[in-house]
Order: sequence, then C-alpha cells, then structure tokens
Amino acid sequence: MDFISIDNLEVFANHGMFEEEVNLGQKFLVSVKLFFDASAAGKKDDLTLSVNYAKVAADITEWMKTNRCRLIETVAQRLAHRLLCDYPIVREAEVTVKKPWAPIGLPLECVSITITRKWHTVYLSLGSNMGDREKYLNDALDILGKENEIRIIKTSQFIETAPYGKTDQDDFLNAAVKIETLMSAAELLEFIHKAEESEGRVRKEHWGPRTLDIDILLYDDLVIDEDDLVIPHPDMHNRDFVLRPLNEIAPNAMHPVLGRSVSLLLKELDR
Ligand code: X6L
Ligand code: MG
Ligand code: MG
Repeated sequence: MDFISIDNLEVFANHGMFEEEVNLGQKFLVSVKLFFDASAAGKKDDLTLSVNYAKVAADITEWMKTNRCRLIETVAQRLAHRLLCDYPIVREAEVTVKKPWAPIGLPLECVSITITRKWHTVYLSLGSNMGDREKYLNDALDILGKENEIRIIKTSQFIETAPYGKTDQDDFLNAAVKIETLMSAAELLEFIHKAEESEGRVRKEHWGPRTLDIDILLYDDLVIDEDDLVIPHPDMHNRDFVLRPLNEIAPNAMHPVLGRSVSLLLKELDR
C-alpha cells in the first residue's frame, strides 16, 4: 500500500513517568507512516483525495501538547487511533515516538516505541428472541456505531428465523453487520460481551433464549482457536440464519479455513 511519512517531527511536551518530565517537559520526535491508496490523488492532482501532511503535522503537534501520558506507548497508541479516526482514507498507521532526552542518567542517543495500528474488517452476526427483538438489534447497532474504535460499514435486513439447535424456544430476529474496528479480536469480544450484558442478557441455559447475541463471524482472514475465542465462527457454515444475512452484505467474503466464499457456503448449505 502507498504511504506518506513524516519523520522526526520535533515537539516539546510533558509526557513521562517522572515529576520533572511532567513539570519541565522535554523534546519528543514523532514519526508517522500513514498507509492509504494514493492513486486517485496521483491521477487527479487533487489534495482533497489525499492526506494533507501539513495538517497531520499540525494535528500531531497540537495533540502532543494538549495531552499527558505516562508512557510513550500510550502516546503512540492514542496518536495512531486519532490519525486513523480523523483521516478516514488512512487504513493503517505506523507511529514512532522518540525521547532523545530520556532522564535515565546514561549516555544513549534515544529511546523510542514503534507501533502499527489498522482498521480490521469484521463480520458480526446479531440475534434476539426475547421481548422487543427489533429494538435489541437496533440497540446493538447504536452501541457499535457510538464506539470510536468501530465504524459500521454495512447492515443486512433483519430476518425472522426459526430457532436452530435448541428448537423449543421463540423465533429469532437475525442480522449481519460489516464493521471496521481498531480493536484486536480479544478486545472486540470483550466489548461485545459488555454490550450483550448492557442489553439485559443473562446466561442461564446454554443456547437458551436471549435478548441480544452478538457473534464474531470473520475477522480479516484471521484464524484463532482458543478456549474463549474461535474465529472464524466454528459453526457459521451450518447456519442458514447466519449465512443468509451475511450473503446479503458480503457474498464474496472468503472463509479463511474452508477457502470458499459466503455465497458458495450458502449454496452448499441449501443443497
Ligand atoms: C446439534 C446440537 C446441532 C446443537 C446443532 C446449533 C446449538 C446452533 C446451538 C446444535 C446447535 C446453536 C440462534 C438460533 C441459537 C439464532 C436462530 C446456536 C446457538 N441462536 N436459531 N439458535 N437464530 N434461528 O440466532 O446457534 S442458539
Ligand atoms: Mg450465537
Ligand atoms: Mg454468542
């Protein structure tokens, strides 16, 4: 991917662990690489299709001076998130924060941290079969949309489905949603669990009725198999109530284990 970079932008600011760092301030050097597709700007010779590095440098300077973090890790992460949110065409940000005057009493040139953060593409399945099901699904979309580290890209229709697995319960309303997020898969899972809880979900019986269920189906092309987190969702290819809404918004999304598209998985399930 294309990127613009800013190297060693000098900013005097007050981040640090020690009192004198906070009180007196010190020099920081900030470098960023912002990854995006520069071809449209290159073709049209139009700055509005690109990233204005003068504005980025001014934003970094302003942010560095108006915030106080103990760790350069925190400085780098918050700056990365800020740039990824404020410049929507940027897909990925590499941020380096250097402290050339780190007060550790030894003759070093510099200490620094470098991090990379990016927008991850994720597909979620939503379900509800208690109370005002439509409200629960809309609440889920509100909660997702309000979070800074999440942007909703596409939402399917809500469809009514017969209960699968444990069949002696009320019908479901199901949907699929495509989001982009700065969260890791584990962070997203934790966020989802809190959202379910805030919508009054209580886990009594396994597979029992629920106000709101949010499942991670696909996270980029990530494959993980841990006790509390399995991606892709291990049973998604067997579930019509998952594949039908997902096929509406992402027929060409690929299952990284089965190596087949959502539309093909749905066709195979129909047979
Ligand atoms: C054997 C034993 C075969 C259990 C399948 C399948 C269990 C699916 C649980 C299974 C088995 C599930 C929804 C639902 C549930 C939903 C619809 C589950 C978890 N959630 N039915 N059933 N929509 N239509 O969101 O999916 S319970
Ligand atoms: Mg589920
Ligand atoms: Mg679930």
